[in-house]
Amino acid sequence: MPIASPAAPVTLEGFEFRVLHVPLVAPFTTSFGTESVREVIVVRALTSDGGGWGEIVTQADPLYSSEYTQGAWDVALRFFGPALLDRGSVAPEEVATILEPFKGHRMAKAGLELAVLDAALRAQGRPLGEYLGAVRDRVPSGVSVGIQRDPAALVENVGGYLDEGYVRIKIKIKPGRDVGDTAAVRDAFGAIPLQVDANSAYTLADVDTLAELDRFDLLLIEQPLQEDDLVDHATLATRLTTPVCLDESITSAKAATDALALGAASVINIKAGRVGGYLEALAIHDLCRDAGIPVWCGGMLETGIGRAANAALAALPGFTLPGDVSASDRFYLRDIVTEPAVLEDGHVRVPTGPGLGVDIDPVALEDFTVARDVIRR
Ligand code: OSB
Ligand code: MG
Repeated sequence: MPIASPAAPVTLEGFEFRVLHVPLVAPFTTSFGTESVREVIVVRALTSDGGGWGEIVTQADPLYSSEYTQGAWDVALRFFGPALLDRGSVAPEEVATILEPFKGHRMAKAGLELAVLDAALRAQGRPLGEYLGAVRDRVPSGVSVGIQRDPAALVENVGGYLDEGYVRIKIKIKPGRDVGDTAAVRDAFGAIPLQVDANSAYTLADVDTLAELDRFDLLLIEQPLQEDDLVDHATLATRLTTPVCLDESITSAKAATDALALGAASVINIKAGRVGGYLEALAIHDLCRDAGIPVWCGGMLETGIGRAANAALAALPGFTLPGDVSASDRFYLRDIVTEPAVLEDGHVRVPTGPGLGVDIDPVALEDFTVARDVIRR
């Protein structure tokens, strides 16, 4: 369903941007690299009545996608912020249209849209969940587990998350760390809800290895091939019984439509940052729901800002699989919001306050800031 009731426009006076370096509780390793500190951009929309917060979920290096923090910083300050400020009065639903002439840079666009959306909803006293069409007040919480030193360490790690109550485990895989790691987790924990994420580390030449994963009865395999390999994903899907889920490839509602038409995916991971914002994410949710395709909410190691918005998104009716909407302490010892998300009975609560429904901890924000800039009308 499209937005039942659009938000009122806000009068934009400026944007404040910060690059944060937030330490992770432990290094996070994927097929594309290891991170020990989350470098991320937070955006504050400065408005006449209180303002709002957004998060640009780029990573320091362009390894997950072509976007990266310094590139997002440049395009947001040089082009996107000024284009929105030129309009003065902007409704959240207009942000994507105003930024449409600029190609790509969807994470940067998403961060600005979220800041405007939060400002508009806070001004009206409306929670983001209610605005998007949430039908749940809490969402089941899955956890994404990075590649560990060896399969034994992975089993120990996964066991810890299961003890905490996470209802679904996702393990990262890469060539050489796939079948053995998955077998170790299955052997140790039996029929837990389990899925794997390759972050595009394979090619069609690896089909025999990927087919070996079929015997583990996984919920899905996420993004085995490259971002632009839609046709190869469709071919691979005919060779596997494990459902193929796309993450990196789904950069827009159009890309989702194309992927479904080609048979390249039978499940979709929706990340608002990757697709250019929560409204584009909603459009993908709607089209997948119409097509009978299950979706789940992905994550980008968001701080409490993006995590709050993800919980609201994951509460929509088409999100029928547990998402990577884990508690704040999965990644952070200290978050930048005053009430970081916690795990309760394997679930995370959908915030109910106006806008994102979370408040920024100004001391933490300041402590993690490594760069700051403000642009004004
Ligand atoms: O592929 O889902 C991914 C983190 C950074 C970049 C890409 C991915 C991930 C994760 C973490 O798997 C998910 C989370 O934020 O909990
Ligand atoms: Mg992924």
